[in-house]
Amino acid sequence: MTFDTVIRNGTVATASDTFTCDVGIEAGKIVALGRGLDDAREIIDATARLVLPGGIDSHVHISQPSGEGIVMADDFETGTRSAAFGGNTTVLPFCLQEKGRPLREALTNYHALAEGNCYTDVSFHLIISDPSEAVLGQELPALVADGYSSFKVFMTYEGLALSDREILEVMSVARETGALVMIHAENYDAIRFLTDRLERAGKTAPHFHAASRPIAVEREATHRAISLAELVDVPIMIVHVSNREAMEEIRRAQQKGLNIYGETCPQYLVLTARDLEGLNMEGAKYVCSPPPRDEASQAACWEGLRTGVFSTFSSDHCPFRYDDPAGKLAPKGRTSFRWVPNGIPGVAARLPILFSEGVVKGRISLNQFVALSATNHARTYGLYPRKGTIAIGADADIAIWDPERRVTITHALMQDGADYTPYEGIEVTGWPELTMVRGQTVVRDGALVGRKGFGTHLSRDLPNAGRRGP
Ligand code: DUC
Ligand code: ZN
Ligand code: ZN
Ligand code: ZN
Repeated sequence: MTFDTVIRNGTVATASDTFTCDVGIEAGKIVALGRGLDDAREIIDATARLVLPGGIDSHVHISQPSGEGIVMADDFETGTRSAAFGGNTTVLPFCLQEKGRPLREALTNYHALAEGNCYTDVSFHLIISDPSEAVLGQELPALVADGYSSFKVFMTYEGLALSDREILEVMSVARETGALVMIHAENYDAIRFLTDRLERAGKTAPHFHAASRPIAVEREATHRAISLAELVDVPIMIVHVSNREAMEEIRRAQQKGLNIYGETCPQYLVLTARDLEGLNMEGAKYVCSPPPRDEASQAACWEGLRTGVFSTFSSDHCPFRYDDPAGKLAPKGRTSFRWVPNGIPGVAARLPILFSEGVVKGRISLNQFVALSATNHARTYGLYPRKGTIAIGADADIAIWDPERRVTITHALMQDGADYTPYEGIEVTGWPELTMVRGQTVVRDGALVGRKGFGTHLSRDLPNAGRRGP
C-alpha cells in the first residue's frame, strides 16, 4: 500500500508504552504501525526523535469578552497558531454565555469567529453565567446531545459567580446528561473583602493581587465545590489548582471514592507570587487567578501530577497584551490590581515546560507526559480514541519532538498575539519540531506551513466520567 505519509524510525510514546516503529498515515488517519513502512508519497525521518500524540490543551481562552475596553490578545488565528508552535493539535476554548442571553447565541458568535481561522482543531466548553430555567431545562440538554459535553462555572468574578444553589442546578443537569462541570474555585466574598481592605490601605500595586486571593480562598472553595458535587453525585473537574491545600482536598475526595478530577498549569510549576513584584507595573504580566504561590506550592503541584491527583495539565492560556490600553495596562488597570485583567499566555510554552521540568528532570515519566499533555484530555472531554493517542484508526495528530534540543523561551518563539511571555528566559531541553493535524503538517522547524482554516470544530462524545454503565 502507498501511504500518504510515513513517519520513519521514531520512538513512539503513548500514555502506556514506548516503542520504536514507523507510522503510516492515510487520509488523515493512522492506518499502520510497524517496521519497514517505506512506500509513501512523503517520508518524514524521525530518527532520534520522539513521535508523540499532538498536545491537547483543554483549557484555553480565545477571543473571550473580558470587560469594557479590554481585548483578549489572541483570536482563533493567532491562538491556534501559537498552539501548533507549541506541539498542540487540539485546543478547547471557552464559549462565554452573555448574561440574559441564550447559549446558542454565544455559540453562533464563537463558531463565526473560529470558522476558517484555525490551524488546530478546536472544541468549545460552555461557560454558564446565567443558569435560567430555559438554559437548565432545554438549552443545556440539547447542547450536550450536540457534542458540547462540558461546562465551566465560576465561584468568583462579578457577573460570572454563581451561587451554591445555581452551581447545584448546573451540576444536576450534568448528572442527567453526562456532561462534565469544570469549576473555578475561589471564594468570591472573601476576595471582595480582602480587595477592599487592601485598597483602603493604599495597597494597589499588581503584587497585591496575590494577597487578595490567598490559599485559604482557593482551599475553601475547592472543598465547597467537592461537597456540592458529592450532594448531587456528579463528577467535576477542579481547574487551575495552585497549591498543596487545594490539591489535598481533591486527593482526599478521590480517596473517598468520589469522581473528582484536578488540573494544574505551568504557572504553578515555574512562577511564584514574587514574579508579581516587578518594577512599576511589570508585575501585571503575571496577574492570573489563582495567583502563582511559592516553591512549596510548586512542589505540591508536581506531587499532584506525579501521583495522578491531577489528570490534566493545561495552559489556561488567557492572553492580554501588556503595554496596551486594551490589555494589562488599561486605564483602570493602572489604578489598582483589581482592574488588571486576570490571565497570562502559555499555550505554546505548556509542553516544553512540562517536558523539560518533568521528563528531563525525572519528576514524571515520558508516558505520564503523554497522558498529562494529551491522552487524559481526550478521555476526560469525550475525544478519545479519535484524539489523544497513537493507534490505528486515530486521527494523525502528531508532534515530533527533539528531546535534546536546548531552547531559551522567548516571546518571539510563542507566535501568539500577546507582546510578552511570562516564561521569558526559561531554559528548556526538548522542543516540538513538527506538528501535524490529521496528517497535514502545520509547523515544521519553526516555520508555519499549515493552512489556516484546516483546523475544525469537533463535536464531542460524553466525557469518560459521564458515561453510564450498562
Ligand atoms: N480563570 C481562568 O480560567 N482563566 C483566566 C482567568 C481566570 O480567572
Ligand atoms: Zn462551526
Ligand atoms: Zn478560571
Ligand atoms: Zn482559564
